[in-house]
Amino acid sequence: MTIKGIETPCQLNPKPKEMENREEVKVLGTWSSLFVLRVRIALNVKQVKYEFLEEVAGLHSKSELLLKSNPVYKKVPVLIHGSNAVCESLVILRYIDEAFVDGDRLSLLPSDPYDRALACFWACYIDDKWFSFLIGVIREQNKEAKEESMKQVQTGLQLLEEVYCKCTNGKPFFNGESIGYLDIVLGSYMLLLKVAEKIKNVKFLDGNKTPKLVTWNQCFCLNDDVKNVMPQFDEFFEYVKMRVGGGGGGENKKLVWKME
Ligand SMILES: N[C@@H](CCC(=O)N[C@@H](CS)C(=O)NCC(=O)O)C(=O)O
Repeated sequence: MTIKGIETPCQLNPKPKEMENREEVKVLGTWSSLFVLRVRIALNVKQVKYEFLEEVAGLHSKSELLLKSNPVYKKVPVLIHGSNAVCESLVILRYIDEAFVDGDRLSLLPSDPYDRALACFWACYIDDKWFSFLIGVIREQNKEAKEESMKQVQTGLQLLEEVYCKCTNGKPFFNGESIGYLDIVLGSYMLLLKVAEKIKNVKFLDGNKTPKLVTWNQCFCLNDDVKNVMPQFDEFFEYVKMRVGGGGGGENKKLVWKME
């Protein structure tokens, strides 16, 4: 589809609306992408069967299908539902929640509009702000900037601990009894947080500072819908090391991989 000469995520072969729910679901992704992980967890929670189409990790050469279905960003994840391509992990999570509602499927987002708005607000905070500090801990070469990133990661976690306490009413997840939107958005970064902890030799998720998030993280990571698709830590650690150290090619070549 083209709007004023700009290509948009496309309908590959449009089908009538009433057939869409029964159509095949495919995920274009890589094993190492935490944004892809979000989509796989969401599909598991909603009990939607899907086919995982793996791009080359590192995405040196992108498939025709990826380029065609996400012409704007050319990034994974892409969810293909029948003839519809949906891009951007947060958009995909909302699509999954709204497109698969039959039977006794769980909801990812709260039903109350204000609670839903809050979940979306904190998801944006996590992606737009907190994640960049987490990346800073791993990639930043300047000592002061790195220290600042560490401080901000910790401050962000304390803020999210408060959000968790307000959201849950003593239930295990941000979404209540079952994993939801905000659980998936924050939970998908827990592996990277562990990498940052190993590099810096610190505990960001600390039982003294964020006790509730520590327990939440354990529940999240042990849940079958998560555990079965979460990359193995050692493999993921080596992957991040390779990317930061320049082995992945491209823009990271001058960075130095340093453990403390
Ligand atoms: N904001 C996007 C980020 C997706 C993203 O950064 N995907 C990476 C893999 S983790 C990618 O496809 N990179 C390929 C590229 O940048 O060309 C989302 O939430 O889906």
